[in-house]
Amino acid sequence: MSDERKVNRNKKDEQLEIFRVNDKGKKLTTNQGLKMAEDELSLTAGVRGPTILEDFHFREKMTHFDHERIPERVVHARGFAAHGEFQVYDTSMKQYTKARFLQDPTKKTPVFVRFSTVVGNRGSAETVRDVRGFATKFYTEEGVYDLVANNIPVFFIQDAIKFPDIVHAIKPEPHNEMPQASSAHDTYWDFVISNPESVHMTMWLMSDRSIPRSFRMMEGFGVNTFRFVNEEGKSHFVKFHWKPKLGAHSLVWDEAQKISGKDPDYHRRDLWENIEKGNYPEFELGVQMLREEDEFAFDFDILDATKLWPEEDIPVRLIGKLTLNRNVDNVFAETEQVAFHPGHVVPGIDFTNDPLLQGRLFSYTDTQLIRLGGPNFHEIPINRPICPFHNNQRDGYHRQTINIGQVSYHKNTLAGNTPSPASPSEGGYVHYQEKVEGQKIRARSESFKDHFTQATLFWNSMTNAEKNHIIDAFSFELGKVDSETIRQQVVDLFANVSLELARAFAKEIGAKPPKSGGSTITKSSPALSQENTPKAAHTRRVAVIITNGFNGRDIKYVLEAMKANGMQPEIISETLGKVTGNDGTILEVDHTFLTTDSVLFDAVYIVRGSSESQRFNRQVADFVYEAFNHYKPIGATHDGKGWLETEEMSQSVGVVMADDLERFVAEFVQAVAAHRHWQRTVV
Ligand code: HDE
Repeated sequence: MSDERKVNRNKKDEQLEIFRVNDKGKKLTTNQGLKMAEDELSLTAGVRGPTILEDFHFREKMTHFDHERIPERVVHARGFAAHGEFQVYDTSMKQYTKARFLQDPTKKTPVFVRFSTVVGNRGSAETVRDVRGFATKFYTEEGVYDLVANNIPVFFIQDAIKFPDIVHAIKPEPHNEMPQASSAHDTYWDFVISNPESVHMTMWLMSDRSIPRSFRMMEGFGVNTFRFVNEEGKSHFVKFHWKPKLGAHSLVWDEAQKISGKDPDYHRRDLWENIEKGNYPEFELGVQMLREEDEFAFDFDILDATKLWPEEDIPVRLIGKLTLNRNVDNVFAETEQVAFHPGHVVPGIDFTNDPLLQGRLFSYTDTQLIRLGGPNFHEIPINRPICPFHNNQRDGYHRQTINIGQVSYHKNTLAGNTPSPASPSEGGYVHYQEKVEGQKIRARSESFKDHFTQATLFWNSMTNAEKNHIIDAFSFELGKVDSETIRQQVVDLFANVSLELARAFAKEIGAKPPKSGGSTITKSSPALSQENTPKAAHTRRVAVIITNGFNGRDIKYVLEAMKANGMQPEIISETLGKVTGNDGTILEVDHTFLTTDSVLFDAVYIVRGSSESQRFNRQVADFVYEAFNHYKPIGATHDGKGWLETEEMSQSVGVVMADDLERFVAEFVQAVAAHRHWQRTVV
């Protein structure tokens, strides 16, 4: 058992323990337990003859291999997950919900969280422009609760019946299966102009939110409106939020595209490595709550998933903390087989008539039936509740439970009419008794019809840098659209959000500026800008560019100071091996310029050393200029400072070159915590 597993062991770990198998040091057997004397040679008729059908070992090994793949998720196929725990801060939620895991601050609820992209296939790159999934399974003592969230608070469509349409439109086009994991193509934008309800979400998709720096640095949103129900049966509408302790931060687009090639596993590697190092990602659970009486108090419909609840109007109350503290043992067994469902709830959490949510409640079980091959997916170790489960369901593919006894029906006398329904006081789930009245009709309420106000609210809430990124994203995406009419219609449609925006990207894509449009909405919501989320140097990766002959004492001091501030310095030099300082100090080299790249770091610290190699000089310049042009902090001391002083960028913001080492460290930590220096003029 790894130390990590011992330290963070919880009830779910104990349950999973039974299923863990360590093959190391064991004899090779078939699946029937037969020890095999040979595993590399098929059974043949003569040393040069054909393989014999009798070779059961070959047949078993090959058949198993032939069936190793299961269908990937139809959306959110590319994902990565980790274990952890959730703890509520105090008892104050009791007045809103009877969910026990949200009431007892002494209780640590085991969780499993899977992050994902939506559009790309299971092998696609991770830093593409896309929505990120953020699905959490809480193994509570009252059953499994799934909070199946995204990192964007609104959705493309209002009604689940359109989900196949939006997904078909955004996925690679069917005739040539291009482009992979990207909305930058005709069918997505054709969907947008034909379905203006997607305008708000498209603004988010074109923003920095869709190219997160790390899974550890994204917000999460339940999107749909749920209900909390308390012991007395009183209900509040609720929206769920995850707030990352490290704040919400993004890549820049040029960097994101390059990382897709340099390290397509960038996000999973970041999560995996930080958990391995003990830098456990933390997220606070937030709730926005609304009284039933206030259902109609807003200029949007609270059941419309294309709308958010501005945090300045309905504050987010932080009620507990999620910590991810253990990597999986096996990605297929856990991450691939985990089955989330917004309908997995516990007493105290209930649904609303949000038409998107209603459809989701059907889809998630349905998809597991094909993906996991039958109705017993709840028996797969990662999906099992930690509390016992009893009912009269039986049989089906891959059934593992051996139900004993002759009774498998309700009602019965033979087993004393058990398993018997539990009353609410015994923890039995009772649906909230909402009064519903209406005619059967295929129509949408008028209150869902405004598609632009909140899109403008989002635009108004952005800083200048964020606005420029949105303009650039529209210009890029539409630049990839072949149809001139679609491009023009996108310009005309988004003129309803902001004339400034539509004019700016129209120019870039050779479209006519919009003739009319503009918005009268002036409201903004500071909470929507990532610039207003926490900033920290903690866990930032710093590329330390160094070669032999450096000042050993000083550099050791700076590296230690960086680590003391939670930063992660990594040594990059001309070759792998060691570099030696002028006082004999030795540092292990982590990467060469060949094995890593500027885009994979948050900041650069240039030390250099005594190398005069032309190749080294060129490599340093390329590396540093790229970081500079991605607005990253750059620090230099000693020979590095000498080199940087001769370069054009040395006077720019976010470039730190103080002589005094203590001051240098303080300023560099501050520059790294700021993450990007947008005021800079790139060269
Ligand atoms: Fe999903 N979604 N979704 N979705 N979704 C799936 O279920 C669906 C929606 C989300 O890491 C599927 O197991 C419909 C909103 C996440 O395993 C599928 C609608 C939000 C994940 C499905 C939505 C999400 C999924 C595919 C519109 C944010 C990945 C595989 C009505 C709140 C979970 C699977 C994981 C996965 C259906 C809309 C989040 C097909 C029909 C809104 C994070 O069932």
